[in-house]
Amino acid sequence: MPPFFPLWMIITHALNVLFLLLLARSGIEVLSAFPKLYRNDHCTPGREWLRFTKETYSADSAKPWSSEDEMVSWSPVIALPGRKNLGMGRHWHFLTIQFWILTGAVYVALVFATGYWRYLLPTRWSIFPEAVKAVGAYFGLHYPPLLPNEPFNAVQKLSYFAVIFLLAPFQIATGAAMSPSVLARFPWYGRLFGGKQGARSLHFLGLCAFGGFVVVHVAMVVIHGVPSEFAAIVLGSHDASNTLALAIGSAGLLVILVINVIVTWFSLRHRRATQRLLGLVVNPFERVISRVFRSRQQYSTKDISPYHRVNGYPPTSAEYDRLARNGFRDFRLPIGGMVETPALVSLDDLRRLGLERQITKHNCIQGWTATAQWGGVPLGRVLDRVRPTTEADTLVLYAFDDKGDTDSESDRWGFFYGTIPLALARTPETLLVFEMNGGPLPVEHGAPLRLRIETQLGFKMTKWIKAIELTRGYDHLGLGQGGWREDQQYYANAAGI
Ligand SMILES: Nc1nc2c(c(=O)[nH]1)N[C@H]1C(S)=C(S)[C@@H](COP(=O)(O)O)O[C@H]1N2
Ligand SMILES: [Mo]
Repeated sequence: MPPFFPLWMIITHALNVLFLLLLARSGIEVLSAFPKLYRNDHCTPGREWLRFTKETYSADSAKPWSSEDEMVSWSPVIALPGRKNLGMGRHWHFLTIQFWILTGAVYVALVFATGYWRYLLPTRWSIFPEAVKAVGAYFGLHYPPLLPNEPFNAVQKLSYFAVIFLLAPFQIATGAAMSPSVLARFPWYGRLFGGKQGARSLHFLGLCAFGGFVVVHVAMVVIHGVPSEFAAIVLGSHDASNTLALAIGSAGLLVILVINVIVTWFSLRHRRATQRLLGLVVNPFERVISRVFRSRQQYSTKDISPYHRVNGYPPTSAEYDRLARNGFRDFRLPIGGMVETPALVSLDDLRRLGLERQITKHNCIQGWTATAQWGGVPLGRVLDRVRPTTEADTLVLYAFDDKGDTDSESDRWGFFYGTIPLALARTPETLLVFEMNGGPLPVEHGAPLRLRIETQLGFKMTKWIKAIELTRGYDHLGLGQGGWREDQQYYANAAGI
């Protein structure tokens, strides 16, 4: 029989404490960007089943509002890094997931390789009544007996099994069901969880389950006696030196606390460096799924959401007002840069390239969803007309909205812009849109023109498009991160998750 507390378990257990804490805190940061949970993907304002903010916005509000107004600022003590830093929270979440899954894979491999699975996998039905009895024993202030020749009692074995083999995979599965690339490519996968909002709600309940487990688990350490439990946790045996175990155990907890303080402080203090450093690990994966996954969404008109949230306030310039006043008939879209034949096109010119309609689900980075029908011309057709040169690999979309005027956060400045890789611009579902739900594109949703890319998060879909340019790379634009939100909110440039 394998040892009860082998070294590999001591190490993976300690790593798990660190990673779960980082995951929970960064997950809470993500939640703060849209502190509401819904049963279905319409996310109708007011219909949330759980809300973590007093602020409410209604679908028939006379005053226009933007989904970004719904973000709340949570303390860096609970959220990583806190203070409305969704981009950073996502970076930490996605960085930690990779290490957590790696640790889990090593752990599970060793559990099976060493025969430790016998201590974790329930193999007899009788474990259930035994577990109930064990709980009864705790309530009667007795220690329940250990299973014969095993390290745990019945309720421990069952709960460890549930956390490792059910709850952890469940969190990974529901996490994956929130990625717009995954949802666009495999819509059936989202439906398994009741859609993205179902997955989001279940992922949150999974966090609560983890939290509940940790509370009880720690309480049990206290009840069984901290010194001897620490001996088992850090030295592998209840009989090992209690003082040494307490010293190592407390030092370990202190290290985990210090790591949390340092990464939180560093993220808030050096946001660009955090975006870049974590991006080295996080971005490649997101870039790959953004490149290979193609949208296979097939919704029908009855799936269209009664209310479609808006993000961003419309442009305020006199130029935009003038164009809007006569229904954008005077609007001309310049397409230039690295192209063989630059063009200046009207909405009618675009329409003549062939109108396509598609019903798709929008995924905002904050977490909300809504379904609408979009009508426009595939960007690929426009590109065929202007013929990008061979150097061009990036498409830039310049917008009419000056965020310094329209954004509620005071430190924001500059015109909104976005970039996408040329390959993504050429997929047939990528549209330059001038119609929504059968009518002209409303101002708040991006008139005269907006982008739709069906595998990406909403912030990649520039609204109020003023000009298009083909370039090579995006380092030379704005603050060099590939878009206004990448520059100012530290979002990643590929947005498939
Ligand atoms: N020009 C511009 N485009 C923009 C934004 C913006 O603030 N300005 N917000 C983006 C974000 S974050 C989202 S989620 C979508 C929202 O699209 P909707 O308002 O039609 O729902 O627009 C995107 N395009
Ligand atoms: Mo968004």
